[in-house]
Amino acid sequence: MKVGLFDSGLGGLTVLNAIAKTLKGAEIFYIADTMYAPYGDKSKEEIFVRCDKITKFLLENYGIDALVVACNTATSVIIKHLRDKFPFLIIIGIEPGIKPAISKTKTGNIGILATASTLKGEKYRLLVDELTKAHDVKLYEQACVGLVQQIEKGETSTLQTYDMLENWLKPMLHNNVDTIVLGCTHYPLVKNTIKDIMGEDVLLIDTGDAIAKRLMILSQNAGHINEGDLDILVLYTGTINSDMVKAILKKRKFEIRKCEI
Ligand code: DGN
Repeated sequence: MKVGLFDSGLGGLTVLNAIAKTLKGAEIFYIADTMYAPYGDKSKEEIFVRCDKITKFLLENYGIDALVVACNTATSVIIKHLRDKFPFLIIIGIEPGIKPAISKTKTGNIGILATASTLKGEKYRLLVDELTKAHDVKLYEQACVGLVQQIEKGETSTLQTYDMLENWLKPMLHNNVDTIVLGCTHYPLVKNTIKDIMGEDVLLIDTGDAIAKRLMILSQNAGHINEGDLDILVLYTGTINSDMVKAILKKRKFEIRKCEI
């Protein structure tokens, strides 16, 4: 099975990691679209053009069977258009895990960290409306402007990143938030800093594992034999912090190179 994944940068690697824990004997092609990062401040049209080009590139060069949009921002803004344009391709998107957070919270107070575009996206707003009508919970949303850039620089636990997060998380701490949704695939990379501020007991929800599970079911349905090694190719369009790539993918073997899309 050949699987394409993409994000504006390093964040989608957290989804790749989750996939690599379960999927075997497959080829994974990851695109970090760093030349056009961050997507969070791009228009819907600009994001669609990039996602469209990347999907065509992955189809033409690697013949992918499935595509994972490993970016909440792109999913929230353009996944419907992408599905309309490539109806023959399995396309999996990623959404903030509000439903699992509702089932886990004890205080009923949930924090949601995401990019401004994700929080404004129509798909996200509809989900929030539906869930807050049906459940007695209070959601504290926070657009984390600038956090993706800090993470791309490798600044996951510097003082500046700590200060940014503390500023956003303090009101949540005071409002008895016990569960935080990581609504951007970059944010699992600052889990430790969030725990330093909120305390060890805070529950952090990211949806990488749920995506990995869906991909497994799809690959089984397609008759894929889940055995053998995983071939991982990481491609990037601008520049990339390759030490961060190594650190995120831990001991996994991968190839990395620049490409033009
Ligand atoms: N990792 C992307 C997400 O999940 O939204 C970050 C988007 C961006 O580039 N700001």
